[in-house]
Amino acid sequence: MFIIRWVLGRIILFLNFVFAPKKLKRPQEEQQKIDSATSSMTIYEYKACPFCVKVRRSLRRQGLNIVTLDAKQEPHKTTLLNEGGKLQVPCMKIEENGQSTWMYESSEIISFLDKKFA
Ligand SMILES: N[C@@H](CCC(=O)N[C@@H](CS)C(=O)NCC(=O)O)C(=O)O
Repeated sequence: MFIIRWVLGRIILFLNFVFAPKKLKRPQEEQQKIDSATSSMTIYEYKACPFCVKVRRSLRRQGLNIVTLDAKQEPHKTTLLNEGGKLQVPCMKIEENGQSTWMYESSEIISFLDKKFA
């Protein structure tokens, strides 16, 4: 089972690399404003998770530079579990006014970012 999942993961990564979406290019000033807005966001992910790949592709399409953390590694795994509430990826942490919101579900993350930055 582990081997099958590992092979499928590599296939997903390979296809994602070959068919990488075009990264949106913005004027530098506009991109800086967006980078500043996204600096409060972090995405916890697994590299070969298909839902995480879907989110990463969307980030590229939207030209969003959001930091991603590997939730298989410590301390990110424990942080996600303890602060987010469950070990499920992708999960986006949004920090605002000293408060953190943890958003699970790839479709919800993509549509949130689409609405905010489209
Ligand atoms: N409906 C969720 C599915 C996410 C999901 O199933 N993620 C898997 C990895 S591909 C997960 O986190 N499983 C828990 C684990 O591996 O511990 C989404 O679209 O984000």
